[in-house]
Amino acid sequence: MLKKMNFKHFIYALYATVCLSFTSCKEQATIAEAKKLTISEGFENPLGFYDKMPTFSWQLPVSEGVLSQSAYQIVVASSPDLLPDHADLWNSKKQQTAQSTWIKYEGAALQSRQKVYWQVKYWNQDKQASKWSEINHFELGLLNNNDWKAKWIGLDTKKEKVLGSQNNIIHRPQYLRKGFKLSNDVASARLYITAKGVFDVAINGKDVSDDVMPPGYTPYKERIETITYDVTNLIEPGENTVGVEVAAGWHSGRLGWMESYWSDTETPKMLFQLELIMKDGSKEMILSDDTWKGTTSGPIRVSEIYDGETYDANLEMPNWTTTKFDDKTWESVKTFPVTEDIRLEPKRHTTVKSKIELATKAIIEKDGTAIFDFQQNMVGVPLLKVPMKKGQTLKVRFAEKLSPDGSFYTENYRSAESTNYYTASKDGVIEWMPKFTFHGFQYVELSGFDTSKKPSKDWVTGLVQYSDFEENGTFTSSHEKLNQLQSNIVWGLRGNFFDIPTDCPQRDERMGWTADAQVFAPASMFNADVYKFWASWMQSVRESQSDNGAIPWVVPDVLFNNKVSAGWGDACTIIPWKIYLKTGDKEILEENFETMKGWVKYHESVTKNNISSMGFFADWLQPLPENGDNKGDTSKSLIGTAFFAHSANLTAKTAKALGKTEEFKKYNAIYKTVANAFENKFFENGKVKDVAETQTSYLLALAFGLLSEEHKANAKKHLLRKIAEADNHLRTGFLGTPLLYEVLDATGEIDLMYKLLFNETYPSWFYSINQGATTIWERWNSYSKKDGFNAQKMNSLNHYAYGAIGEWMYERIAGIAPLEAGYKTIRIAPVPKEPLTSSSASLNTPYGNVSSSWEIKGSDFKLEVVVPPNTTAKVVILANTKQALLLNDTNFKDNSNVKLTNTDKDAFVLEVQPGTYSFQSKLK
Ligand code: RAM
Repeated sequence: MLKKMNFKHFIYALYATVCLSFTSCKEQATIAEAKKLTISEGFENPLGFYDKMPTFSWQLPVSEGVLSQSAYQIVVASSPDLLPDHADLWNSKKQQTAQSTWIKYEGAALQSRQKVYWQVKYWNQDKQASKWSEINHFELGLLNNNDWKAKWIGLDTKKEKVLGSQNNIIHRPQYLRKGFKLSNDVASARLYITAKGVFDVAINGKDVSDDVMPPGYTPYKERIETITYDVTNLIEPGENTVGVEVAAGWHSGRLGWMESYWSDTETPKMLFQLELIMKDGSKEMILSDDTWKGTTSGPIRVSEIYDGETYDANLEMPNWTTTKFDDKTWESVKTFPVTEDIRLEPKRHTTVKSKIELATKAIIEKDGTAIFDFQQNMVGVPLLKVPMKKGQTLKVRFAEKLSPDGSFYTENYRSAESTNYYTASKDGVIEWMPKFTFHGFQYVELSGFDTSKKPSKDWVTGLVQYSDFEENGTFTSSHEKLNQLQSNIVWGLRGNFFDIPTDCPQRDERMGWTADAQVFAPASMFNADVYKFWASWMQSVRESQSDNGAIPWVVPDVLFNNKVSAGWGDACTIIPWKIYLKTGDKEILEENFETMKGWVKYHESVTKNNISSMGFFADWLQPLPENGDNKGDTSKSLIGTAFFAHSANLTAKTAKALGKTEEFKKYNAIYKTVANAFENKFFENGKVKDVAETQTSYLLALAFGLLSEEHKANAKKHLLRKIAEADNHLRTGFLGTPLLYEVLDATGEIDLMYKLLFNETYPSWFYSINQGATTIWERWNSYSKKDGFNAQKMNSLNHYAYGAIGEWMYERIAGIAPLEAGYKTIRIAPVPKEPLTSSSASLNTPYGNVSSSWEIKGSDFKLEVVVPPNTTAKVVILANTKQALLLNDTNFKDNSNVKLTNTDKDAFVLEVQPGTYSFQSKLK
């Protein structure tokens, strides 16, 4: 045999034999490499990263021969040249596991500014090795306060005593600049920057980024986020100039309701550290310090989040961020040290950006004003290209809706003036957009323009602004109104993820209301890639917890009222748990576990004999309350006790997931005890006693598992009776509504849930759609064609809470749900029902794209599913199981990819391996 082989073949054969006997030998990489490498909560190659002990995740490719992972190896190095064989930071070695997500870095803790390169390979189900993935990278920001050599700088903006709409002190926007000269050429330049306020930075006349209102909104007394920019390409040899605009933003502007806070706020400041590495290897730093000059006489005269921005083009300062400008009339700035009490940390999610442009769809002209209609309620700013005459002042107003008589409806903005002004310095078409404010609107009204010109649609473009995340899933169906509901949910998300989760984007609120956040978080996780957004806000929640465990109504807390509310503070247990279910990442549980325990303790402190007196907003905005109160009819004590038990239960589950057995026992016991007390106090034989009998009281009891086994069926009966008494309509507010689908589904009442969802009359989701809603409204009847606007001024037309139903639409109508945290096993169990004839959804899980798409044609039911690599799906096909099941058009037989695990009279249950499949069955 040897004779027949040439030398090359001989060497190969030798190599193969040796390789079989020595594991250290290089394996033949035959299968496609891992894709979509991310670190921590889904960051791809981030700059200015926050986490010195990140986690690593990747996806297996959809590729021939790749079903699952049997092992992986990660290599991490300080230079790409060291990979894969000389990883100096960490080599995980070959780990025999299917885990491809959230692998903890175990090398030495990373440092500020460190550049890190990594790649991964995996072995498939047949132990074949993949190629190494592409090399990904990240670079850390400044992790510690003592990394900052710069000083806070700013002007004394209080002394001008400019007053705002509520007699609040307004801090005029500041323009800060500095010139500097470099003697060497730059090889690389990083700008580390932040503000007590919001900023926009330019170098040598060029914008550094398109970020909107950075650094964003955190509990500023605890922590301010910092941003890192790569500005290598903006630095010139020799003379350079940097210019930073700083406005009040959330830090020093009017926010919330506390007048004392507005007048007391610290003046806006800015912190700037430009670190340069020169081509000769030397280093230089340009810092914010007392050499900077500033003015408040620039064109942006005032800018407030609630009230809007005023711009005077006569005050423009051409070239002020270039060397061509003379700042001799400008003041010297004041400096303030970086102190230890406020932590400066790299931003841990994405900045806000202008993400979508909406064109004007219609114009209504009236007495020298023109109203531009986007036919979509949105959040952001208008980009204006409007003809004006020198000296004219353009007034720009906003509204979410017009009154039936065509007038501008702004009552629901309450004290937020939400008005911009622009004064023209010459004749011609101005081009302008406000910079340090944002608005919630569908209509823009202009007055004060050159009326010799006919308003045209290109005068106003809507720039939709939200935290820079991508969509993560799609949902559609055969029903136009259900699709409109899906669209409204997505627009509610776009409108209220403006750096923090806000209740509403338009009136004098826009705050991080905790209940709104907890009810909507799960639906948001389907629709958008918002894990980092939530993880970041949860850090703010932790920082806002009092020593006694209390969680405030809003986070960051600008109400300062030391008040709590059941169902609101519980965001600290509910959101981490729900996010864990959607991601499988235990880090979100670890980070929040102590906070959960603190909150349970707080619950405990306001109970007597395990019955809560916490109270407050209760089942907020329940429709048709008998007591006429926004807080609805459900007993506050019942709600408080239910959430106490629920939070204890979620804390117990968290302890269990984290392997903390003793704590699991402790919190599980609290849960059981409180549930018991709840049942004894408020229920008898499954029927509510002594307090108002409402849909929500039954929903809480059943959803949170608070009743003894023998009484559950009765409680369900009473719930159904209450729904029937309401003519098969919901009577639930913020807290009860998300439990409706959970309970009705779990108790086999899907037909009724479909009925409630497809109801057209008040109160229902479609009712507001029938009244023209393009976003989710705060009230089921915020507006009606018949009665006009709800008489209450607290009437947001962009309030995502009731969009929580989106979770059920994905999980049950289309049918995609995690069976195990993070979708390692997936349940695909759609419920095809009238009036739908089809529905489909796709979702980017941590393992890749899963989709479920079904259609009814006559008595045929067709289901197409895509199961991502490294997962298994349990597919439940509702069917007349006496008739055949087809797979890819042929009679189904067990095979290596699909196994029938169960057949009952209504469904085939299959275990399905990664791949794409088309099933067909006969409906009953
Ligand atoms: C309103 C907010 C929010 C709600 C609170 C109780 O002011 O808009 O939606 O959580 O009330």
